[in-house]
Amino acid sequence: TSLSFSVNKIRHFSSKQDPPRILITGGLGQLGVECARYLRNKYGRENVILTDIIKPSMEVANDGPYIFADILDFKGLQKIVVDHRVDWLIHFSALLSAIGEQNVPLAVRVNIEGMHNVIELAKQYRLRIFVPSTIGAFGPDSPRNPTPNVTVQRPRTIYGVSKVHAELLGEYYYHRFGLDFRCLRFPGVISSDPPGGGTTDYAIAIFHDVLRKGHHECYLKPDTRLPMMHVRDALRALSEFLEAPNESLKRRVYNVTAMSFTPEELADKISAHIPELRISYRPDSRQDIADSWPQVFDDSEAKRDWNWKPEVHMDDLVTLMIKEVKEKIA
Ligand code: AKB
Repeated sequence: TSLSFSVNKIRHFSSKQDPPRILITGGLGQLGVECARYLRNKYGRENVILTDIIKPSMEVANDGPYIFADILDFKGLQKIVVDHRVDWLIHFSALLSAIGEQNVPLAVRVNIEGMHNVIELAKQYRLRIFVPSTIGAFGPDSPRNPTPNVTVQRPRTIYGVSKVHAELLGEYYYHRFGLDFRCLRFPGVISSDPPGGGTTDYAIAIFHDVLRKGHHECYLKPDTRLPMMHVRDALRALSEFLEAPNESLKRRVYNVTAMSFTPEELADKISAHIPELRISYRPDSRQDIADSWPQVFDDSEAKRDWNWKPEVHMDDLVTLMIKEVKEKIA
């Protein structure tokens, strides 16, 4: 059948083989630049091509290959895959939860039409494709503490709807065409790069605000618990999952997480380093989004199937972020 034929043809890369040539879309979003650095260390500078529609800073341009790619231009994407002999596609382009609600038609184009293009591209050229999903792929009807890998998913944001669509489409292409689709549902990812329109972004903004001006006004209530992870763990999860042999994967979509905390708990931890910190709370529409999301994420299936293990816990996260944000704003 086409299924057994295709699944058998899925390729694996080991250290003995040539490194994969990797294309990253949405390269100037929150994860792209750090992800390219991480993967270039592993697979070589020239083997990781960062793309976006924005002109990069000199620093990013000097880091390694950077080219223009519009995920809405299918032919343009085909040309890049052929010209650069791409093997793996990491598809980061997306409008996040809060910003998506402000421009739903654009979110539909970028998050849904963009996904149609990249998945078809991956099928045509037999690429391994990684698409991040999110805690935002769950909704008010989902169990929130803990949220298991397989459960009700009825998100109430266009971001969440587009991610459920991506998960289902990827699973369908895997079963129907043997596409090597891989997807991790990330919690809020915390890095020193400026936040980009998410609901979990307060956990980034708080470090920037407190280090710059000693005060942070939080748009969530103090007791809003959400799953979180430092970018270092997120990139390691992505990389380990991309390398995992197909036989070990029992599914194509896995929950991953590292910790869960509330704004109040985070502020408490930061105040151990910066006692003069002041925090006030003014919940806005992002509160409704957060209230519909998981509080504690169950990633036991990722731990079982491909040995996922978070390393950065809450105390380390706070220490790391204070150091990294200080360096950034210096
Ligand atoms: C967001 O808040 O929209 C993202 C996410 C959790 O997917 N950071």
